[in-house]
Amino acid sequence: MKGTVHYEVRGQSALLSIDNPPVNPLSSGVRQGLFDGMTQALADDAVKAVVITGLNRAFIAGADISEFGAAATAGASLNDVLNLMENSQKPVVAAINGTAFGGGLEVALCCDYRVAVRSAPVGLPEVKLGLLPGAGGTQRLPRLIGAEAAIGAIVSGSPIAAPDALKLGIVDQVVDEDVVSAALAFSDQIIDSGSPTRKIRNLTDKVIADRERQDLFVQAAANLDQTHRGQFAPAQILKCIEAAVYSDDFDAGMAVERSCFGECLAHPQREALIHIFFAERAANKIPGLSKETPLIDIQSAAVIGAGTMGGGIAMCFANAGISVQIHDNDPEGLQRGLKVIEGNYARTVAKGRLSQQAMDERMALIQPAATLEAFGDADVVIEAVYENLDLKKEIFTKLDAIMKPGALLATNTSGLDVDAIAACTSRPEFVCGMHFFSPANVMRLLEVVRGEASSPQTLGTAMALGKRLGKVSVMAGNCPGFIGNRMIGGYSRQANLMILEGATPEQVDSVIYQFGLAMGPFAMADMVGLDLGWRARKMQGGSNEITARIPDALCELDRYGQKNGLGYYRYEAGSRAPIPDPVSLEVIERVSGDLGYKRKAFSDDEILKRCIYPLVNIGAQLLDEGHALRAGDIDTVYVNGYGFPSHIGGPMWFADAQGLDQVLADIRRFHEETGDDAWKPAPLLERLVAEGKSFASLDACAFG
Ligand code: 3H9
Repeated sequence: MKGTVHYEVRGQSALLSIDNPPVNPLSSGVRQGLFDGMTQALADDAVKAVVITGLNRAFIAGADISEFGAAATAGASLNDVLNLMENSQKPVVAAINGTAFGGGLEVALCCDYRVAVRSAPVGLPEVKLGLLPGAGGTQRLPRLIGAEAAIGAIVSGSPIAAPDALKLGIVDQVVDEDVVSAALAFSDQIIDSGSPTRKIRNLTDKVIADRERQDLFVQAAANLDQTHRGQFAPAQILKCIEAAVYSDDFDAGMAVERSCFGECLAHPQREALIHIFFAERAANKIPGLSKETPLIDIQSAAVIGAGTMGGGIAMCFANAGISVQIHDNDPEGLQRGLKVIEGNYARTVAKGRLSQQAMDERMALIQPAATLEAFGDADVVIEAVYENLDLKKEIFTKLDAIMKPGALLATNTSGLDVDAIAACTSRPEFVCGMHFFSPANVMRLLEVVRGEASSPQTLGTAMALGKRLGKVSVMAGNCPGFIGNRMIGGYSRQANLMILEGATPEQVDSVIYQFGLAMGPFAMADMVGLDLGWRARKMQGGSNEITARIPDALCELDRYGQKNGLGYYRYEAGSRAPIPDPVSLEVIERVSGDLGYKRKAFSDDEILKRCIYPLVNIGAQLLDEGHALRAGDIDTVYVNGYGFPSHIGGPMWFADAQGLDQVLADIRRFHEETGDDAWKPAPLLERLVAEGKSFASLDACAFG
């Protein structure tokens, strides 16, 4: 049995300490330990109260996620434990020493009182796993804090800081340190005062008052379209909270919760989201790197380039409390960049999500540097200038001369050759890619790109730094576009070919939007600006790619996208909503005709496969070449960097769910129909189908 609970008597109380490192999930041994501990405490007349706490860095991180979908384990169930606690005539106090999430907070809600240390977050994040709180959270939280606040907490799944939990009434006391002593003192007070126990199931005031709020659930359901489009669990959550509000019978509400939890548990979205949870954590485990790998101690950073990317990266450092210098070869650009950073922070302050003091502290950590020479003492430098290999080489040559020995030298290139950049230095072992996604201060993904010479120390430091900056880091091999951009190239190319062959931008975009991405490729292209690619192609003397013909033709007519209200779509002044435009359709049909296409009709199914299967095929190539370590790494990249819906689990998970034999059959058909080499099936895909295996069945491969 995994995990245990230590039992001791302290004064008048039994102290149960959960021990299941690192974060104390409610694994079988913990459930049994809590059950045994409660039984022992209830049977001992000398024990007047029970205090429950966690060892290690959490109180309880929730149910043991690895047990979902696995065979049932023997021993006490969580329900058995909660029943004992809730029926106890001796007061039970939670000493929340660290994270109390999901089933962890639900255990605390079965206690009569909750004392939390200031640094401990609490929350019910089950929705992020395609689940809902299934141990009474949907019934007890509304009784404790009212339905509106409970809907906010459970539907968002966001962590709540202990001081905010105190304000909401989720916890009864917040202390700065030694939460166990505080909880023992709290329970002594209850015992001495002879106060009756306080069971949340018996609280009714808040939910009865909520019955007057006719529009609460209608409004909450309408909001789901904005916040959780396509997801199954959120509507189930509302159903449960509604049952808590409108039923006088607590157990009837619990029955609704049980049934809805079962439906979520059986839903494919649950499996996909839990796949992403574990994939994000597995991505941190790099064969050849261990906890013993010595890391560079990062105390200070430097960023080159004060554009959107460089500014965003500097904010990431400041947000993590790391002092950072920023340089731009254009002094005005540097000032502009600093203003943009300040504006970004000011907006967050205005929204109430950051205090003015925190903003001032972060701004103070960002120091402009007039010259590159000022960077000499920084522990890490990240180059974030525009994508030009010669310029990057020139910068790294300079950095080699300037930076102190042992500093980490990283390029934020989104796809250029990291080895060519490293070769300009006398220390290629200290060079790697750190590819942030725009806007860098918002996007969670970081691709750490392993150059041929990058040392384990360099790679380990870049991965650890990513974690410190709050990123989900994935290691990628050094190939054009790395993981994400190499794959997206295949997706965009097919979308562009389809509009030449007969589809319309709105048809393609609508299929992709319905699938779950925030926008389709053409709305996205309009947002980025069609003129960027057009100008770059012109500078290189034009492009022979037929997929460039339509965007070039649109730009020739001054249709640059959202920025001037005309692109693939047209836009009303001040609006970002794309409106289909017959003029752009005429351009598309003209170019398509000029190239000799006979326009044909596309089904939605065909459009989806043409867009998504290149991701799968290129993903399989990346795995085969060793440029990606695991299929889960690729899914992590797509979910965190490209807006792929997490409840579909990423492109590789999606392919497994379709059946790889079906995916391969379609890819072969596209290859035969088009003769396009891009559709040549990846050898790994063919091998997996021949062996009846899935991407998920693969072990982490070695880097190529
Ligand atoms: C639930 O509770 C359902 C109930 O309502 C109803 C039941 C009937 N289980 O993230 P980290 C592992 S659903 C198993 O790197 P951090 C994690 O995989 C659950 N394992 O650390 C990793 O393993 P490894 C609701 C778990 O400090 C290690 O612990 N709860 C669990 O950055 C360290 O994790 C949640 O959704 C778990 N519950 O963050 C909370 N949690 O070292 C999910 C973690 O082998 N967890 N592990 O890679 C989290 O949000 C974060 O892990 C936490 C720590 C904030 C706790």
